[in-house]
Amino acid sequence: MKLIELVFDPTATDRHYYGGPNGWKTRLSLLHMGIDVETEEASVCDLRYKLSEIHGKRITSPAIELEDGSLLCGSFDIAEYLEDKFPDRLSLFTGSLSKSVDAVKAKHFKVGKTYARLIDAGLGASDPQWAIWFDLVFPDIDKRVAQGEIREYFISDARLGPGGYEKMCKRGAQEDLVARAKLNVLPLIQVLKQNQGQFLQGEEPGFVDYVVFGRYAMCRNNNPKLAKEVWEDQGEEIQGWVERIVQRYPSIQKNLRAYE
Ligand SMILES: N[C@@H](CCC(=O)N[C@@H](CS)C(=O)NCC(=O)O)C(=O)O
Repeated sequence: MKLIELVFDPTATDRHYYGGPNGWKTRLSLLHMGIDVETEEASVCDLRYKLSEIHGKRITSPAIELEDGSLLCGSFDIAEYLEDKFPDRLSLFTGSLSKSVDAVKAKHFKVGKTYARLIDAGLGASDPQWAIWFDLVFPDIDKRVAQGEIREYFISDARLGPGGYEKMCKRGAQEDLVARAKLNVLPLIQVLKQNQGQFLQGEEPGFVDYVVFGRYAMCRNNNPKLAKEVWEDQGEEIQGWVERIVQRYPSIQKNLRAYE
């Protein structure tokens, strides 16, 4: 299945260290379903102008191409689509059961899906009013963005709202983003401590894991030193969880920047 993935500089040799969080959620969701991922890279301009014009709607990353050639955007919508399309495969929301239903499984599914939605809209969000991850690595992303028209659009008010770029640049100087990011990781450590050797979603990884891994990979691929401080160095539980995810999906190793 074709996955449209954001790259900050289409000519950079390290562009396969994908630095946007949302593509990761869908990459892992597809692997979870046993579907091979074919990546089509797109810059912010390709998404906003080229693809949006072709498809007659605003295209964001991730998007997957459906059988009729249309694009489905939004990692949560894509997860729901995959659940419906492959009901007999391991569910993205229960962390252990396939979606095929009896009453108990249906309840389990509903709780798992609510948990996934909560994490996606909370800790896993980019909204600068209360989430932290995008702001944390913004200076690093800013350096990776291709010069010329891609950068012009990346920093423009059309993309970030009035004065948005200046606001993003100032936030790092005004707030202790690293301390806040570290606090975000603590509840995850608690969950993993209580469920030794498991995943955030349960015995099997699920969408909750993929949302969080998206934020982790975003940090690691844009600023490995900072990522290690915020994630692995805070608890061996995180280190174990990252290893379990990578062991489960070895193909993602090549898309993760190495720690020095
Ligand atoms: N809630 C959506 C968010 C999609 C989104 O904002 N994607 C970003 C990349 S991670 C994007 O396409 N950004 C376009 C841009 O930066 O101009 C999801 O989970 O898929």
